[in-house]
Amino acid sequence: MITALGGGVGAAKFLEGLCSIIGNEPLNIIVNTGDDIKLGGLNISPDVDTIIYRLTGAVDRKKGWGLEGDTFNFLNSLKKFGLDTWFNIGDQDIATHIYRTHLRSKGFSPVEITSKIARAFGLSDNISVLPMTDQDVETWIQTNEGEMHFQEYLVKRQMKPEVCRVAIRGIDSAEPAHGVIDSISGARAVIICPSNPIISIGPILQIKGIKEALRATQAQIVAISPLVGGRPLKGPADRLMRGLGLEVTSAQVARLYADFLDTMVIDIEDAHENQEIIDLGLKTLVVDTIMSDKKKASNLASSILELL
Ligand code: FO1
Repeated sequence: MITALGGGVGAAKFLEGLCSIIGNEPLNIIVNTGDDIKLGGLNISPDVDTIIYRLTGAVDRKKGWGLEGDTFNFLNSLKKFGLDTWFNIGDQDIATHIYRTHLRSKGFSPVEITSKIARAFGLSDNISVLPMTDQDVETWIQTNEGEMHFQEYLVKRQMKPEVCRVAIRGIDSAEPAHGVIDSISGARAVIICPSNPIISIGPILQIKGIKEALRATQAQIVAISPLVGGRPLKGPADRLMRGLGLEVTSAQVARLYADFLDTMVIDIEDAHENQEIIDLGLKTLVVDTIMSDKKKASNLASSILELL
């Protein structure tokens, strides 16, 4: 059994490569839900959906999120009522959010709902997508222009405001969802996907019991840096790290995970950081981490599985 922690487009791309080489071995994916947002009464869970859509071949590969071939008639119709339409929900994608919201109102938990959505999209039986917690949490970004939900910062404000602080609302009372701790304890390997360490992996690590489970597990723990040459391929990891006073390097990402990590995977462009990471007491793997297509993602996954 392999367990992965992740959220967002980078994780989804890597997991697609991993799934193409693991055969029937069980894979549990613990997914960040800090990006979740309630808009127009709908429960939207972008990281969960991005991973399910990618692993079932339904994703819009160009954007990395949403559904391939989706249209935006519903959203355009909302404009005439003067409602906020900055978050681009497609006509087919909205069915997922309506279904999730309907099941939440009937008392189903996010873990149960995610499983139903995954099976409806045809996700293989050996793969489980587990929201990190069943409680509602939300990532809020404090900026020089005030505090805003992470999606507002990312999508509406296009990452323009300067980041001062990140707060995960609700995280102190959030419990790991059913299956999360067992997935970490019982795995032969735990892979931290190439996801944003502050707002994708950070919230997962802040849930009580998860870091302790990572420290205690017999599994080999491997993390893939989302940075190449001090920049993320997508998203605001550099802006968030800089805003929090952190160095924007793969070595810094390794430092954030050092107390439970065995191996850090970095890109060949960052080979000069290798010794700094070894000095933290970690093993390293220096490979091409840029997943420009499915083949490159499965090559990256293969070189990681070879390590284990
Ligand atoms: N990302 C954008 O950059 N713009 C959007 O309008 C947008 C809409 C959207 C709708 C549903 C969904 O599941 C994801 C969506 N995303 C959008 C992606 C999402 O904001 C981010 O990829 C993640 O939250 C970052 O991890």
